[in-house]
Formats: sequence, structure tokens, C-alpha cells
Amino acid sequence: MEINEKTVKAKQNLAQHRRGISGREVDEDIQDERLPPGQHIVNNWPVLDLGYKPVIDLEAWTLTVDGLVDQPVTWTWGDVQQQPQTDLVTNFHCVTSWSQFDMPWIGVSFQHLLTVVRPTPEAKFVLFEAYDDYTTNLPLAVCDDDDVLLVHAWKGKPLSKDHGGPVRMIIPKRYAWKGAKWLKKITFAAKDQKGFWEVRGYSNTALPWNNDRYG
Ligand SMILES: Nc1nc2c(c(=O)[nH]1)N[C@H]1C(S)=C(S)[C@@H](COP(=O)(O)O)O[C@H]1N2
Ligand SMILES: [Mo]
Repeated sequence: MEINEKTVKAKQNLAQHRRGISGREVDEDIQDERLPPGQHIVNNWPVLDLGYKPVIDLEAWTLTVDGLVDQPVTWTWGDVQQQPQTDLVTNFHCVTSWSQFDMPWIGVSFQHLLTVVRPTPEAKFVLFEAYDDYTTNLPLAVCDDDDVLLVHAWKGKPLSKDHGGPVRMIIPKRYAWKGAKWLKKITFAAKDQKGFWEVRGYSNTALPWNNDRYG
């Protein structure tokens, strides 16, 4: 797997200087009560990655959930389909300053996953790993929310490869980099372990309503 270092550097810069992907300064004039500070509205759902999109055969795809849990699991695509399904519409905020409203997802809720694997009392943090080697981290308490989903469909259709299909994470209350595309592994741990962007200076908490982007 090859990370495109130029893409990484450019994205790091954008977050630091609060510019949109077009490079212009963030537009402050459009008002919408659903729009967090420093964000602007888009309707074309941009694609962001590390310059590399992993190829995952649906038949070979698995998701492993391990670490501090009573019942570790490895799900196939079929296993994901057999879990209870959640339909949810949420907003999506990227740290590079665009937001898209009313994204209709279908997926398995993280809270359902918790009932399957049952984290031990020591488990306080979650690390997400992806098929492009991307990682991101969150406190378990943040993931244990009714709008956090393992998403496999958008607008009623299978999630495209560009957006992280077969399965990606969606955590609506955090900036979108906290949602790993091409999900491969979820590990429960007692200690926090920073992910790809977090070690490169992005905020560990990533709260859009606090303009909590960098550092
Ligand atoms: N596996 C993986 N997940 C990822 C990323 C990535 O590079 N690799 N980029 C993150 C970032 S920075 C953002 S803003 C969102 C973008 O999701 P999108 O491309 O579907 O808009 O995915 C996040 N999840
Ligand atoms: Mo991002």
C-alpha cells in the first residue's frame, strides 16, 4: 500500500489553515443552524483518502472485532447483512471545511455490535483499522451512541468503493476523519492509541461544533 505523501501534506495544511478543498478561505456567510463554525455546504460528497483505494473482494472481506471483549468476532459480508439493520439520516462534516446534510445511511449500529462482543469493564477506547492501513481512534463512550453506524449503504445503494465500501464507520458528531472507510478491524483497549491523522496533529476529540480541528 502506498500513501501519497503529497496528499497527506496538503490535507494537513488545509486543516491547519482552515481552508476548503478548493483552497479558498472558509466561507462564513451561508447561515444554516445545522452548519458548524467554519464549515460550508456541499452536495457532491467529495472523496478523501490517502491517494490509495484498496481493492477488496466482497467474498474475501472480513471485519474483525477484538481486544478487551468477552466475545471477539470476525464477520463476513453475509454476517453483516444478518445483523439487525438501522436506517438513519445524519449530517457529515469534513475537517477540510465542507459539510453535507441529510445523508441517508443503512448499516449496523455500533450499539448492536457492543451487545454482540460485550466489551469488558477495562475497555475505554476503540481503535479502527482500515484496508488501506488508515487508523483512527475514539473513546468507547463516544462510540456508544445511537447514531454511530457501520455503514454499507448510502441512498439505498451499496456504499461505493470511493466512499469506503463494503463497510465504513460513520460517527456524525465528530469530524469525518474519525469514520474509517474500508473497515477491517475494531479493537477495544484500556488505553488510547492515536490514529493516522491524530499523530499528525489533528485534534484527538474532533468536535465540529467546537471548531476543534487541529492540535
Ligand atoms: N480508510 C480510510 N478512511 C478514511 C480516510 C482514509 O484516508 N482512509 N480519510 C478520512 C477522512 S480525512 C475523511 S474527511 C473521510 C472522507 O470520507 P469520504 O471520502 O467518503 O468523503 O474519510 C475518513 N476515513
Ligand atoms: Mo478529512
